[in-house]
Amino acid sequence: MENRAVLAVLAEVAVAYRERTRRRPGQPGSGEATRLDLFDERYARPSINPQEDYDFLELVIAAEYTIGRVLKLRVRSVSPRSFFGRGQVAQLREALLGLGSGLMVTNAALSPVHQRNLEQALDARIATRADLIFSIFERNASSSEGRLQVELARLNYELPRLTGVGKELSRTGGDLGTRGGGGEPITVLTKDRIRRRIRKLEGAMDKLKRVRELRRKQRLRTRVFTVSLIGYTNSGKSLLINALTGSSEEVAQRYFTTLDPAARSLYLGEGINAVACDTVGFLDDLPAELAAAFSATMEEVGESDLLLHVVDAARENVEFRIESGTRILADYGLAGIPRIVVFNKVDLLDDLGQLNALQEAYPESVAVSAATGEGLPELLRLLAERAKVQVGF
Ligand SMILES: Nc1nc2c(ncn2[C@@H]2O[C@H](COP(=O)(O)OP(=O)(O)OP(=O)(O)O)[C@@H](O)[C@H]2O)c(=O)[nH]1
Ligand SMILES: [Mg+2]
Repeated sequence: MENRAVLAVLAEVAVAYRERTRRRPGQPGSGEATRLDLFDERYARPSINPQEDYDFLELVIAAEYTIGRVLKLRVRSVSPRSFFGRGQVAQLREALLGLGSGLMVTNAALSPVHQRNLEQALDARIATRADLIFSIFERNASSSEGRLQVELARLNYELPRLTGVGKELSRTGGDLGTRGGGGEPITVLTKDRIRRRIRKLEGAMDKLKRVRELRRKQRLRTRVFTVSLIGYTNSGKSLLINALTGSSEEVAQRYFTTLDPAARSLYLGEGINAVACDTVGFLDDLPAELAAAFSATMEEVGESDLLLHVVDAARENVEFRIESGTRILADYGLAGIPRIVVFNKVDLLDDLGQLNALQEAYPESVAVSAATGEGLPELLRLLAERAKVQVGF
């Protein structure tokens, strides 16, 4: 059994900013006004952002690794060869040896070249944030469509990263799938074979899409009020849908538990039937290939009458999360759908002052606990009201 204790490396890159060189009077004209000079290297932020660090470490845990040690490194200037400076690479090597671990996970924005060179220099595997996310998705995809989506996204992500030597691949170890620690190892595939596989997967996805469209048309014909629950992963969407509908979606204290959107019937009282859809959770900076993979599902969300934007009210930076959720919605073209913010997990709050402030900032909101049921009657009433107004019951 491989040692799953990993070295987690949090990198903060000093942002070098450039300033226009001041042109001294009488200086030869070489100092064009447009010439930019590296003026100084300064840190854009006073310290490593604890929220980002926390999110990253949670991803590491969600990918089912044990964190053996956390190292924070400041990178003054990104080395083109291995991202980190020479002394830092030595430090990393020592830390890995000390742990007896062959895997380093890092939030550093490594280029494929950095990653390869570092793996060689450290004689260890390196998983980036994207690798971790892929690995979590691979682990959690349960339906055939979810698995297809994730495999397709992974292959599209890996393809440009592979350097072909002849037709064989030269990535360390010659495999892809073991990189993030999850999924099936894809041993020495040629680029051609990967491209063929991608085409095959795309064909299968097309078929599934047609089936989905048919179902969707049937739903539209029946004109049922449709509510989709969206929001960050782990905010409690599935538990809330269970609490509202009495169904049993999988609920877990981990990221991306739900990958396959499921529709459940939801009775709103007063003879009003609705449909509630669970969706895949958000996360900032999802690898573009994964975001694309889920855009089809998000399109379906686009046909909802109402979005319930579920937010974990017990976490820090609630407002920041709402806003970045809003941005993600806009990216998927869903900004135009009516939305209610649901502050969930209020049972975990000691101080209700912050919640009150949030509710003032977001008047279209309701505070609930999917765990205790608090606030759910109010949410249902609100939904019934909207159903009457929007669909006209
Ligand atoms: N205390 C408390 N815990 C909650 C509440 N709602 C959800 N949880 C917990 O939060 C965790 C995540 O809940 P899920 O319902 O799986 O979250 P999700 O939004 O569906 O997550 P993904 O499917 O990964 O996007 C679980 O451990 C739940 O038990 C709540 O109101 N109060
Ligand atoms: Mg879920």
